[in-house]
Amino acid sequence: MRERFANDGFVVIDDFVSPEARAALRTRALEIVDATDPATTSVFTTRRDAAARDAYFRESGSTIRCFFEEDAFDERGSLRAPKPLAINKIGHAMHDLDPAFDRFSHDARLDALVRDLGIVDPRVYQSMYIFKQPHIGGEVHWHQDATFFVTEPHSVRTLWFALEDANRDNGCLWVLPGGHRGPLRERFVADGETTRMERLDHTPWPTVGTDALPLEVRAGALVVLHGHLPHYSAPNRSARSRHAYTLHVVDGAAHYDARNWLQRSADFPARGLR
Ligand SMILES: O=C(O)CCC(=O)C(=O)O
Repeated sequence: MRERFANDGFVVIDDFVSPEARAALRTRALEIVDATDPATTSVFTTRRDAAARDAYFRESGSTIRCFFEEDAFDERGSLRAPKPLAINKIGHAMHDLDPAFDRFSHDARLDALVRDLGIVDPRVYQSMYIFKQPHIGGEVHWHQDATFFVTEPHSVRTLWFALEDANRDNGCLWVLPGGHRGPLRERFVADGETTRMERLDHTPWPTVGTDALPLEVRAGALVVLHGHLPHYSAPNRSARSRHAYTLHVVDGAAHYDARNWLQRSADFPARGLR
């Protein structure tokens, strides 16, 4: 597995998450959505007020927030679809703040896995529950996760858990095998009250139909990605959702960059995986 990861920049482990664990996460995610008042978040998750939107996003690094699909709200800020079908994702500290996600995210198997892949002192900075809704689930553009988690030396690993079958129809991940050996193309920096993307390298992104590979996996699979591996997911135009849960883990032995958007304070440090 280590060799495959070194060559390809990713590895797929089938049957990692039990059906019971998948069901528990799904139930809890829907409870979180149910408890969210979309009226209070609409102003933050639409384009109308960029400053409020930025703040809502930045603060989410240390709490649990719901993000709705871009077109979920009408002109008056009301949801066009029921909440469970309009939600895009929940982020970004459920693994620390919600008991069900905390239980799932702290697992000796995960700790051993990332250590085997070269992380000396695993620290979980971010969790996301991604819904990839039927028909309207949006595209996630090509990116590398190290763009959002710069450390010196480079260290971020992504743990992506398929909570449902993921295939080309419902918007599975696509990757560029071996692409982790290429340069980091962009970095996302916090600059005072705002955030911005900086271009670091002009290497083109992969393309579907030439060099990109679809990662079609069954519910329960764990996909591990190297932080420099380009990946993307297409819009979901099918009638089936594609729920996934992700953790982003960096090495506490590496220097965590002060310009990363997600910063943890001394009284809320990023914990390990055990
Ligand atoms: O699940 C997806 O569609 C994209 C997830 C992703 O890109 C990530 O977790 O870095």
